[in-house]
Formats: sequence, structure tokens, C-alpha cells
Amino acid sequence: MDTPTSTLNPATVSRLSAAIALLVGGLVHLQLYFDGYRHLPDANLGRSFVANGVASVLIAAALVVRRDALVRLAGIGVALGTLGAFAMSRRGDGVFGLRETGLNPSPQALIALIAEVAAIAALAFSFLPKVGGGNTIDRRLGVPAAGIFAVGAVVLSVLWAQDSGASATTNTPGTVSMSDFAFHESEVFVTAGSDVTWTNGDGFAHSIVATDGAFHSDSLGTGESFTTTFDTAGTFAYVCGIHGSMTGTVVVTG
Ligand SMILES: [Cu+2]
Repeated sequence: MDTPTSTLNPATVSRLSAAIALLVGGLVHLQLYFDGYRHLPDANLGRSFVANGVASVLIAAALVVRRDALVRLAGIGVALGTLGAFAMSRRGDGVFGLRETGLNPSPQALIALIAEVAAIAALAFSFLPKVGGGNTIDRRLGVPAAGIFAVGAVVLSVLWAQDSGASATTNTPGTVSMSDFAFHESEVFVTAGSDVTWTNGDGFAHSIVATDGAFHSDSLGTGESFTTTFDTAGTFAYVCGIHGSMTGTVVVTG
């Protein structure tokens, strides 16, 4: 007789593993969106993260209840697309104005990378002739599956409730804070010989790069600062070396 339906067979395990991996990858994208990417200047970037998250969660759900090749192919498609976008965002002008480097933002980039690769591997495994085959769905999967999506729903709602709350700060000369992908004091006025300190209050790494190359910081993680002294009068434009859309100016008066 055929495989009994009461035990987890390899086909089911591979589908469930892929569902969990896709769910993780999707939640990472949604988390990044709510945690700051929605503030990026090009709204298409945020939209693409939401689309990725929603598609991943939906396909993960479909993988739990359906074993169709089409659903599994859709899962591979989303994961491959995510990896492609990941690669594109790390070269040239990036994607929708966002240029990331290496495994930034950390640890989200690494988690998503592992999740997408795992999803592809698990789904590819499900297409092996020995693994595939017509197994019916184990009804007892309903409980763990419901658990996974309950956890996913809770995580989502917590993320949704969290407002990263762009705080309006006063323009204090010599001090620039970074949050929501922006230099809050986008223009500061200091007298010659003054220090200017940038502090990263964002959940993402940023850096300070003078347009004329006169100064630059390392990549600044959350809470890290960079200080440089402006000895000569003039107007000094700078950008974030990671996100070119973040710009600011230091005006030094004599
Ligand atoms: Cu930046």
C-alpha cells in the first residue's frame, strides 16, 4: 500500500521547512520596512519590501496546506527574486536608491539570506522524484501550522504597533542626529574651529562622507558617533556613504 498519511514524510517536511524559511525571510523584510525603510525617499523601495513580505507569508501559508508543484515553484520564485534584489542592492546605484554593503543591515541581511537559500534548498529537495509523490496532507499538521502563523501574526502586529517615531529635534549647532534615514539637522552652522558631531540614532548603519572628500567616517552603527573639526570657513556638503539619498551641509562661518 502507499505511504500512510499519519506520519511526516520527506515531501511534507521539505514543504514545511520551506514555509518556515519563507516566513522568516518575509518577516525580516516587513520588519525592515516598519523599522525605517518606509521613510526612505523612494517609496518603491518600501513597497517592494512590503510586497516581498506579504508574498512570502502568503506562499508560506499555501505551502503548509497545498503540495502543488505550482505553489512550490512560486516559493522558489520569490526566494530567487529576493536573492536577486539582494545582489542588485549591493552594486552600482543599488535598488530604488538604496545601496547596501555586505551583510548590512545586520543581522537582518544575514538572516534573510540564510532563510531564502534554505527555502530554495528545501523546495528543490521536494522536487526530487523520490521525495515528491502523491502524499496526502497530514491533518495533524494543522496544529503546528496554526502555531507558526499565530506567532507570525503576533510578531507582525507588534512590528505594526511599533512606530519608529521620527523625533523632531532642535537644530543645535555642531550636533547632527541621524534617524529614519535622514540627517535631522540637515544644515548646521558653526564657527571656524568648531567640532561637529554626528550621532547615529537609527537602527541602521550610516556614515558621513564629505562630497569634496575632505572628511569621512567609518560605518556608524546604532549609537555610534563621529566628530570632526571645521577649521576653515565655507559650506561643506556631505552624504551618507551607504544611503546616497541622505544629505546634509555644514556651514562654517569665519
Ligand atoms: Cu545611511
